[in-house]
Amino acid sequence: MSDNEVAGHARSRMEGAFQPSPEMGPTPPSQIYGHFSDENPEMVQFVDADGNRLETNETNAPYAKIVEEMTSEDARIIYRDLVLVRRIDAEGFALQRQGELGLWPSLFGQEAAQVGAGRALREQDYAFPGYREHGVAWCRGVPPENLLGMFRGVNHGGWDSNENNFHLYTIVIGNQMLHATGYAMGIAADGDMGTGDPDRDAAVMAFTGDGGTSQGDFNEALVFAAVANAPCVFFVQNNQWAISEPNEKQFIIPPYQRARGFGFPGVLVDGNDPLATYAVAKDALDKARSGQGPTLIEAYTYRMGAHTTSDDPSKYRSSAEVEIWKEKDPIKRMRGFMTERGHADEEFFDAIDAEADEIAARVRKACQEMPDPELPTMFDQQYTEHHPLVEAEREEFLAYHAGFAEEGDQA
Ligand SMILES: Cc1ncc(C[n+]2csc(CCOP(=O)(O)OP(=O)(O)O)c2C)c(N)n1
Ligand SMILES: [Mg+2]
Repeated sequence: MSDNEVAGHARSRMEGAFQPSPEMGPTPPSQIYGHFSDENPEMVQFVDADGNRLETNETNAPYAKIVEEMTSEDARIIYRDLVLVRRIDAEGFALQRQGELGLWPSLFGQEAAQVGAGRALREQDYAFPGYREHGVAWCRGVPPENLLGMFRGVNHGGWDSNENNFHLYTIVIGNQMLHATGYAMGIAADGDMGTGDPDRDAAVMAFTGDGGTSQGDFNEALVFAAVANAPCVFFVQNNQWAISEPNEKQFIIPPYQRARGFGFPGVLVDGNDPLATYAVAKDALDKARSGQGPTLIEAYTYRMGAHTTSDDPSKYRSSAEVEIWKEKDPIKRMRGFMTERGHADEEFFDAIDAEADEIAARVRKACQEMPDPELPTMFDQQYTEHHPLVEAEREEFLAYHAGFAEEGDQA
């Protein structure tokens, strides 16, 4: 199946779901081209699927300066991030398959979206992730082994959010959008916005998926952020699926166009193009820090793997679709670009691969050595003060487990 055929297939799936009428005004490009298409002229791109640098055009021009100012060293940092993050993710997947983790939500295919956004953040900024943001965690400096604890069931998170300004993973879809807006409103209230001091002005970036945009929390957060002019960037990774629900069952107007309705700009970016995601994220964060309010970024990408290790995507999507997106692989694209521009040589690429294997081995070892928690630990730190209900549940739970003890065993 060719790219066009798949796009056509998506368009025909959309027919009947949406019929533009003249009263609605001009038909937006997302409806003309279909959302399952990277032909949408409103999408910011700098590098094509083979790594060729694209000409400046009307859509990418506002971000071109940021890309032009990037050095070879910047490109090498981003490439290293992409490769290491993919390797860490693959290790997470393998550890689950070997029974070491209960679950793993893979980011396979979304590395460029996350690394571009992650590298655009400054130290004083704060990121609020969902559960798949391993690439952002990496850019924030969270040790990768710490990501595994919750998925192994030995802790409730595994890192101190304030050490890296990276909040704990949030499984409840869309919830973190509200946390992010609230935190951003706090930044404004503290006066850490619009001072012109690059070390003081801060912004927040909130991550969710395409499915998350249907949640009440998401919509409430955007309303509040808009009216409060909060320094918050909403970064939607549209990987085209919310488990088995495709985009066309989720929305008629795509997320980037909906931003306007909340009262701030929305930008569509090629989520597999790391230069574009970096430039668009940097621009939005700069605006937020300087007091120009929120932006919604929709990074159009693809989840090449399953939703999680508990999912079987062959039940709801075609393998042809996956094949097409393999061609748009962010690492292949970045490597092509770097080779063409002379930013790195084979020796560099080999060294990164070797480093990736070393990190994976470290992650695996750390995972296997994680101590099991004591039974009552899950009841600790629910509230800062003693709470009679939690205490009663704790006692009941311990008594229940003591019932399994063999005679002579310690309960
Ligand atoms: C409030 C809530 N409803 C339902 C779920 C079950 N659930 C887990 S992941 C998911 C789909 C999320 O899709 P999307 O936002 O596109 O993120 P992706 O997993 O594709 O990155 C759902 C419905 C949940 N975790 N929280
Ligand atoms: Mg999704």
